[in-house]
Amino acid sequence: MASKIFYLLCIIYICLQDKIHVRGQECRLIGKFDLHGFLESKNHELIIGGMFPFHFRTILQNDSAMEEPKSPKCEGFNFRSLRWARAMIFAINKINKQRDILPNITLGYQIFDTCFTISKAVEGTLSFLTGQNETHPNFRCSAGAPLAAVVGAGGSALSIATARILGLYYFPQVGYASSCSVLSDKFQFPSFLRTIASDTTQSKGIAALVTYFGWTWVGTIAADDDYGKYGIKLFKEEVEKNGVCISFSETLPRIYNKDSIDKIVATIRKSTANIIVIFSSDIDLSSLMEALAETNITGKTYISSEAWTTSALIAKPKHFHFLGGTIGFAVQRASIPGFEEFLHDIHPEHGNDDLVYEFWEEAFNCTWPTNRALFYTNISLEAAMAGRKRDVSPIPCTGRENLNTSLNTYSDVSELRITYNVYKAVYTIAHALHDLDVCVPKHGPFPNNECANVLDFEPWQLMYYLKKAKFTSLNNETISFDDSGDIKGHYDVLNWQWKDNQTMSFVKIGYYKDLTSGYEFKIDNSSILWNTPNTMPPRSV
Ligand code: TCR
Repeated sequence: MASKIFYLLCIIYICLQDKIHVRGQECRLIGKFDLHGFLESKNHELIIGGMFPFHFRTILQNDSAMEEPKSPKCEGFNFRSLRWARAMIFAINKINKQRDILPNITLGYQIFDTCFTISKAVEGTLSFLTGQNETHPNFRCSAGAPLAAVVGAGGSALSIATARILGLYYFPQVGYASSCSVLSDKFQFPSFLRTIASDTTQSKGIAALVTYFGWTWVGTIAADDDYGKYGIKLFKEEVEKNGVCISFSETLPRIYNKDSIDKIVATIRKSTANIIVIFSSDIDLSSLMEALAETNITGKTYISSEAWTTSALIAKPKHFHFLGGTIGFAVQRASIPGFEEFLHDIHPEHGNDDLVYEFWEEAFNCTWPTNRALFYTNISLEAAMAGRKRDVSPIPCTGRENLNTSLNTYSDVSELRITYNVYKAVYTIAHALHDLDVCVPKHGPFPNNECANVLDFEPWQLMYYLKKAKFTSLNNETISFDDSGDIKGHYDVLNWQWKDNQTMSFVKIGYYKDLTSGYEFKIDNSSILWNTPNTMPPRSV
């Protein structure tokens, strides 16, 4: 008891001071984090952390060496990822209502913005571990509920960075979009699991597709990150076994650079390869697509990796003339009952979350009179109005704008794929917590047959149950993890077909699926639309 009180006092002390004493040593505060853009629940007993890229990039600050370093602000609102985060909240609410999972526990959430950058994701992770904005390694200060596990962090590069830190504590992390093959390595990432398959399967699948159509001369383009580079590397290793030759291998620039983009466009133009395989997120790919839209290059068929296959950022009408006919891999889709209504049930004035204010301004192109959203980008209203950093609409928001009239990626529920992975990640954690909770005393898995306490357990104890988690999800799908924390790969193969020049539809033309030994691959040739002059399959030899 005395030690508990001492511990509590220490924590209160740590949380209030710029200087603290830990076991007789003086410790100084060396930095503060500036985490904006988070969504948080109230009244919960256990928290699940989440990391999502609500913004596309960070803004470079003038970094004078004379000033205290500041955490960068973020810009470029990402509607799609707000949908992902709302899927996490939706799943948590649903579990809280369900009587068969954790009936006596209310789950909550704390969600951070990664701004699609490693440094922000690392900042968020340290805050999760320490429960506050000023980080004190190895202590978690929080007056609230314990943190059970983290969902995230989005792209592989971010998950790799955060999993290295969380792994030090064996702290459970469940990824929903990080598919890079290196994350299967449990020596490096001992506490990482994911509800998306490793790209080993996808790269083999794309190789099988290329071989199936007899294409032996292909170009490749990779994003300059772990996802792009490993994905293309595995693809090349696989196709080269079948005698396919690589015409060119280009890498997309990390930060927009016109010269590099022009060089890639010139390479595509010069090459006689008609098949181009691109492994990249949609965000990294968009500037190349914008540039290609300005050219007259047609007659190429693009093969898309899962991250851009159904992206609204790429499948825009002005890209249809050269991207129609694209063939891509996509993870399994589900329709989530009740989710669409939940997405529509969002209003800035209901929750007071700054992120939701910003969402509203972006969706309706209006500005709240109080201009809450500028809080994010740290610019004055005048500067914003002058159009220097972020366009601010002169039209004030009334709060009566109607979401049904704003067509954006946030409320589009036609392609719930990564969204469904987020849902599955939350359920995985809830099922593991439930299994931990229903442990029969004296028959538990831990030393002396002990059980863990669901409101006060160690991270490794939850890891034990996570690895063994097995449950049935939507569409009767069984979810379980192998020794690497991976699920089996199962992809739809989609073909981009445009309808009346207005919309692109993603038509399923086959699938590729991992089996216990080998794989299953089916393509229905007759349903493919080719973007070639004679509508016949392209040749690339
Ligand atoms: N794995 C990518 C990131 C990513 C993604 C996506 C991003 C995937 N799918 C869909 C946006 C939308 C697959 C990675 O980096 O591992």
